[in-house]
Amino acid sequence: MNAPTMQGLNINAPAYVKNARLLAWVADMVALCKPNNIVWCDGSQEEYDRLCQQLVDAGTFKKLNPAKRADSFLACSDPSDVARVEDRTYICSAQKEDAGPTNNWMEPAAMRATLQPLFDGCMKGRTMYVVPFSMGPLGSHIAHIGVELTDSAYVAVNQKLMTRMGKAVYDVLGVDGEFVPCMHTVGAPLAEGQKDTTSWPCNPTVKYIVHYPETREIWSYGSGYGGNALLGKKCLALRIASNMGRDQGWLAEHMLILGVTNPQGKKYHIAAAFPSACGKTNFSMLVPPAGFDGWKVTTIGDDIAWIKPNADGKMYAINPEAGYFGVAPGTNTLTNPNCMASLDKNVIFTNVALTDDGDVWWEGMEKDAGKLPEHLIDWQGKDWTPAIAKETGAKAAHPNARFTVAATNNPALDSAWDDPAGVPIDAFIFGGRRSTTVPLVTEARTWMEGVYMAATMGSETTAAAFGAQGVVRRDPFAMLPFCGYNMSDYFQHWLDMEHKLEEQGHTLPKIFCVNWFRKDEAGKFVWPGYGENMRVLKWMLDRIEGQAQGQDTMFGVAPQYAEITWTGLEFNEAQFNTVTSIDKAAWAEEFKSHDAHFELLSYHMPKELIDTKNALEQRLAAL
Ligand code: GTP
Ligand code: SPV
Ligand code: MN
Repeated sequence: MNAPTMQGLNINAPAYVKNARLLAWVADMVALCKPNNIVWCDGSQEEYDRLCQQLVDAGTFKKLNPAKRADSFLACSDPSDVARVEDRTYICSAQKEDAGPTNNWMEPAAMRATLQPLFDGCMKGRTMYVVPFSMGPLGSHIAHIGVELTDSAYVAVNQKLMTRMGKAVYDVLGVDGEFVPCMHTVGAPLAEGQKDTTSWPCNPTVKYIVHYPETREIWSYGSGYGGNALLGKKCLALRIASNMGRDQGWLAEHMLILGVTNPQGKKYHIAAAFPSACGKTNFSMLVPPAGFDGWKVTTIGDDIAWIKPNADGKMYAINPEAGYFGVAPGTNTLTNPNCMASLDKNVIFTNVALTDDGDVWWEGMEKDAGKLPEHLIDWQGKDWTPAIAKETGAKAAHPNARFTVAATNNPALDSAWDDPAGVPIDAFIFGGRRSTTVPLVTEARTWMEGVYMAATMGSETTAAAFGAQGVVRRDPFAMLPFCGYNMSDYFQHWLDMEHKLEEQGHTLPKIFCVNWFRKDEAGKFVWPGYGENMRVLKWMLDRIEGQAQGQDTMFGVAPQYAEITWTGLEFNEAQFNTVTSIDKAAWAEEFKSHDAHFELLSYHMPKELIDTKNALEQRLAAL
């Protein structure tokens, strides 16, 4: 098939697609992008297999050894396209103030004028895939539908694993149902007769990830990777949904959701916000350690939560996704056995290394094998050996290498993961990656103090986003790259929840602040982390039940050493003090940094947060 067919605007829509706005939009976008061909994805297994085979034929996918990883593939991206591009991400609200100082902004008309020539003809020589998906259980009142038009088959197959994707979405959409239009192109049109010279077409220099919050549209240009390209995830379920949540009185958050059941069978639900590559997937699949017989942790979600107040006086959370796009490096059977078990079949790996027997490898797997592999092909297609790694420091897998896998692969999947009603939240946790200063765990004394902890959260940057790594930046609520409107208005939205919910007779969830990442003088993590985080989780539940007294500190209520269950772990009181102590000088600096952060956010900054800071500083001065 070639250009004339599409230019005649025969969009070949299947008869079951009846939504008038969708049909008109697809026709417009075909006219704009000028693809050679159009494929309406139905979400079937047959279609998934066919597209995967096509990606194998194109060299984008390598099929892994079925004896090692059944029905799994490896894709390696262009080295210029390995993570989210925060400096190319825009919130184009009508007013600049509504995007706020933490988002890039351009006037919508100016951005449209910028994108128009880029999208004009951007799919020449390629196929446009129409990918209908639901964020949240199909047809539930809580779900939102998106339709992604993309020239990447890789995106289409990833969306099948990450969302409820396919034909049934059109039944829900009907003739006049609402959807979020999501335009995506890798930004690499092919001239007549030109063939791809790369297996990962993208635009190495021009990238735009654009959101129009008022008209609820997403336009993504130039990248095929992760959150830049799988538009249901960060773009729709966080940046656009946070706008919906503000308007409609709910929350769209960068949070995992887990269930934890004690030996008596009582079940609790926790939602936790950690920045990118800071342990959400790990925590959501936690396996309780020795000393926790009869305890069970189950996963509802590993990255995104939509949370709504309910008439029964509780906040209910759903995971809008249907799969995990998780960080591979560091994952092994010691850190995350449930995750490793999820990855034995039907997985798409991106930017990990290939073993000589057709399996995948990443840094951290040597802990399982007891040794490094002798030879690999690294994520850039080069030979890798332990000697080369030692000499050059070359990583076999990119530090932001990821796996895409359906939630149903997870052996710890919660029975309610797909329940449109969601699960009632007992506590929120906020935690950044901090080598110093922030204690292992404290509980906010009030909702206000919890919002303060979240609003001032700092974290050392990771490979999940392009740019410098390991520098502390403020990442409020772990939402810095994902809040689709003014951050101070978002703080206000969280503060307003308290009064609104209390008026309705709600019991508000408790709020905790954690830090798994304190280091000693030698630069080593002091807290063992991973499964051992169960010990901290248990203390939180004890607090909820009124069974742990805790001790008042400057920054909330902390556990006493004896209140943590230590069975099965050697962790003495001195070590405990290393991860829980409050250093007066460090905190004085910390509050200065909060000042600078609040200064940046001064437009619409809730006064109560500044009062809270002053109160905390007074507590510090009294130490
Ligand atoms: P996104 O998918 O990017 O939003 O991130 P995530 O929060 O789901 O990240 P993930 O769980 O994949 O975190 C991976 C990183 O966190 C790896 O570097 C892990 O080694 C590290 N990590 C996770 N849990 C712990 C922990 O308890 N202690 C320590 N020290 N590191 C941890
Ligand atoms: C994150 O960076 O927080 C992710 C990965 O979850 S991505 O989908 O690429 O944004
Ligand atoms: Mn994330």
